[in-house]
Amino acid sequence: MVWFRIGSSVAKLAIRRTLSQSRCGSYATRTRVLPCQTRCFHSTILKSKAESAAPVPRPVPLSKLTDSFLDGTSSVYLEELQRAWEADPNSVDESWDNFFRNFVGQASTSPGISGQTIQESMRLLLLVRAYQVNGHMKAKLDPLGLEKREIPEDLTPGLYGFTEADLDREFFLGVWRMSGFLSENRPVQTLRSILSRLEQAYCGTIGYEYMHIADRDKCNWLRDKIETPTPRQYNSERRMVIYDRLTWSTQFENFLATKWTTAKRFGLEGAESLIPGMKEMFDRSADLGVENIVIGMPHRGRLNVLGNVVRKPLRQIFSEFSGGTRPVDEVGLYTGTGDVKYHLGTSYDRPTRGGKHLHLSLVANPSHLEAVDPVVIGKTRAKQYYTKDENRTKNMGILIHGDGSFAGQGVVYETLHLSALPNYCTGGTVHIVVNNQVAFTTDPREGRSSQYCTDVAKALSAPIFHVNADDIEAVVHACELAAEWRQTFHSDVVVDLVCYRRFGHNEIDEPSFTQPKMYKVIRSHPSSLQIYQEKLLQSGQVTQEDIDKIQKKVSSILNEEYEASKDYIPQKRDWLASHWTGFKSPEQISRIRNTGVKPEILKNVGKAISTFPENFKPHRGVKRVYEQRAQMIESGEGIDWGLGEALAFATLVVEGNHVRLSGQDVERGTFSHRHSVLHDQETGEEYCPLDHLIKNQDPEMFTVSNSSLSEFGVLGFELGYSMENPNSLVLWEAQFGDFANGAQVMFDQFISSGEAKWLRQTGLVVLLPHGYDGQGPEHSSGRLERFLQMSDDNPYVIPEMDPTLRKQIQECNWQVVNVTTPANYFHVLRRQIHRDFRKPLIVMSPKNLLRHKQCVSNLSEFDDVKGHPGFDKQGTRFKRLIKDQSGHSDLEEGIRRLVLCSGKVYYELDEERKKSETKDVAICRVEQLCPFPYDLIQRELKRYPNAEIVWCQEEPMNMGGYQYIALRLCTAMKALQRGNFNDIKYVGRLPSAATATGFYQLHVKEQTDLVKKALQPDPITPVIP
Ligand SMILES: Cc1ncc(C[n+]2csc(CCOP(=O)(O)OP(=O)(O)O)c2C)c(N)n1
Ligand SMILES: [Mg+2]
Repeated sequence: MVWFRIGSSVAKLAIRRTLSQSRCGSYATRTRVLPCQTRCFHSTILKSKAESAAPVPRPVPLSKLTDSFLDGTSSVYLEELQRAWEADPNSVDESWDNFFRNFVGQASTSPGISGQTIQESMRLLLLVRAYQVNGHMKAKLDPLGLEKREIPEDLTPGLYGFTEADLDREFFLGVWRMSGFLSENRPVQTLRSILSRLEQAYCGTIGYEYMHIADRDKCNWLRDKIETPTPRQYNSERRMVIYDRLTWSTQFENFLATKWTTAKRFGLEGAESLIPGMKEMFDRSADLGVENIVIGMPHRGRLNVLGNVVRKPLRQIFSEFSGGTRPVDEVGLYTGTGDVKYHLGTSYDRPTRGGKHLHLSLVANPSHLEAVDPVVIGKTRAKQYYTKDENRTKNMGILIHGDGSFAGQGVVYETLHLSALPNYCTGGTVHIVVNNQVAFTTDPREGRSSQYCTDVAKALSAPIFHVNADDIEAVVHACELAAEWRQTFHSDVVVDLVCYRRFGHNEIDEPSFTQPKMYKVIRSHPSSLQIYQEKLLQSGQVTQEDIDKIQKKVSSILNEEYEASKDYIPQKRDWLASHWTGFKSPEQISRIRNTGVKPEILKNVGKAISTFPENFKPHRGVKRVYEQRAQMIESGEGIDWGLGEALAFATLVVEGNHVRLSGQDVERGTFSHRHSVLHDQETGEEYCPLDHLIKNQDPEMFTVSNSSLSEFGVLGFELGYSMENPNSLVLWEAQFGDFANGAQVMFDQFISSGEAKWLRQTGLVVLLPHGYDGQGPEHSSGRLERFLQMSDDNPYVIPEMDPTLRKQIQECNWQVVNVTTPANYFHVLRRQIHRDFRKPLIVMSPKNLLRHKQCVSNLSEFDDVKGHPGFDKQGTRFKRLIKDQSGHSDLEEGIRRLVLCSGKVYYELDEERKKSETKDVAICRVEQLCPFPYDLIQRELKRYPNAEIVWCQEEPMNMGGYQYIALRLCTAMKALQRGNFNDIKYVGRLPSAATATGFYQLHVKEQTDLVKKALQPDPITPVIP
């Protein structure tokens, strides 16, 4: 028997080490458990009554700890303990009570015998614990049986000094204050029965990993489930349901394979048990109160999940497979560019076995594996907000992963780490890894450094259930357990479905090029359906007739649906989710609305956001900021950026909208300009004025939250959040604009192209601090050029610009702005909500303008009063272009140059113009770069008919707005016969690899030169000489 490999001397050493460690058990009553506790028995903790009545053990130095450890202090301890027990059995811990009751009188309590007994008990406990920690290493997880894992030594009884001769001896296990195996009231058991129980619980077809969890209650809960003496059993009715579900999963793939032999579908063959597993998990979740499930998953098995779990009509799936026709009533309508079938999202209601209803949404995703993870979590959190699901038990996120991507993609870690953060928590995500033991052509040994592909989840103390996918009942059990865990502990849990991939990466790929041995085994490996069928027949609970009936039923429905798919006419696409009724698609004109606010509302909210409770003691500096804000509101003058933003948030909240701003250090603001949360300097208490705008305001209605130090994950989360309900202003702020490139996939795959691919809108706002102020290459640029380059407005076509017919923004993929006044920032944020469609907004936000004396607005620019400065022909609203502020008339023939610019360089140009007393140069600010304000640009071109046209930017020529602007400006000029490309003069930095210089002096020189050049008396040399 392999159990007895190891000599007893090693065992002794191990025991000594553990004995000395076990002392840290005394910390167990603390809520935050010290790391050392995870490495010692929870069972070594004494009850409090014993602590008071019984002697407290003193530490035994290692040198004194011999085999016969009852020598010295320990024997004294035991004798004292026994005396205490004899006087009052209740005065000692239950386990000692049991011990004395079992052994006193039976044999003598002489130190020799008791010593051996105690020692054996301790060794046995070590062995039990070893199974709890490492039993999964011996579990039969690989359906192919190819897995070569070394069984850890500590699962060998010999290591603890036990021999074959001990198998039928009885040992004292004690009654311990823990659940599962050790909790049963059977303190004495034979070694054989103990071992077989351990093997059965921990080394079957489910490998449990949970001993990394520090929380004792959670471990006990799991132990109770895992070590139960009656192994799981499903009755015949339940088994038929499982069989039926497995049949659907299997036949679905077979059917697609026979009808569309060469189509790529990333089939689920080898992992068919995912479907019954998910369905059982969903049923159990619904029984436990879940009403909504948001699902994110990759390509593998997606169609099967769509058809069998989400219940997208099969005829529709088949029709799409055949190339499908575009919906008839969509002809001429906006249909976007579409996406391949295995990326599309959808949502349906699904009845459950327990008679409940679940709403399932499968989120659309790009090819980029795992990128959808944070989006799903953000959407789930938003659902929780909107359904007032405070316990987070009604809305749940489920993520399906591949083994290669779960281990390899960093966004997995970023998403996992949001799970327990107060403003990002969703009460636990259930993760299922379809672990087919290969990633395209890459073996696990080349694909990860960890033992399991799921090891990353250990970082957040999630339990992990590895399950052999060929044992369908084990899969069902693990999936149900995961659902129960999530609803009990409201935290993440992982099911690692160890399976295989029957064919290549896709159906036209040859796997034997790279995995010949594996595929040799796979070729002769029966499917999990065949295996289960065999098992059911053998059990006698099911007849061949029953089986044939199910097989026939499924196959005839598949065929019927296939026939129906031939003349299937798709419905108009459900391109806006439920809360979005009434919102306009890009081809429907949306009225332009004013964004000004009544002066009394501005005053009221202004007051609320610049005050705090009387006894609250903020930092002196912050107090000053608040006093200044109060003064600004009072006087209606000098409103700065921070206050302008707060006014936008506050007015939107009082209008009933949800506002959520997240990102690194956003509460204070990277540049100390926001101070949206105050900290009492004595008590540390926090106060957020924006939470106190209306009576009984829901504390989450305005949310501002510092995030983890992640861009990809957090931006993805906010994107998902923003997509749930249009009546919310969701903003993500990068610490500095350049850090946004850590989230590039979100911009490329979701934000810029999501509407076109998946017909889903978002009004997400992205704030990217941008501006050349000498802070070096990594803190100057929000990479404006990239956002502009991804904009999809045609540079050579001027769209309809008439205000009543204009759909320019609706038809564009997003808006990119670089605003220069607090009032304009206020209006652009409010515009996001005050329109009948949603469009992402990229804001190059300022840094040194936050405190710039000139960068202030008057309250009258925020209100809706006729005659006030912000009020023009249409009312008060966001200004896409700010004309020259010198009071020019409609025609200024004496102006020799029109400088167009965007962002903070305007203030430098204006200052230089004043300094040099230049009167014949006009400076206009293009506040909205994309989509390009053709109408306003042309208005300015007409105003200055003789002006040389200059684009001035502080960024290098290959960056900033130049490339984007020049093409469109040229189109606007050509239409007015004002010249062509060479007539657009460029003033800015030369092309550069790095965004900015690291030398401050050089920065100053470059900046001064470009500002001076824009105003120089001589004409500027054209770009093309
Ligand atoms: C971020 C990203 N990198 C690379 C790819 C290309 N790719 C598609 S599938 C795949 C293998 C995925 O392996 P795994 O996660 O184990 O899933 P499986 O296909 O085995 O189900 C790769 C590398 C991708 N889709 N996304
Ligand atoms: Mg894989």
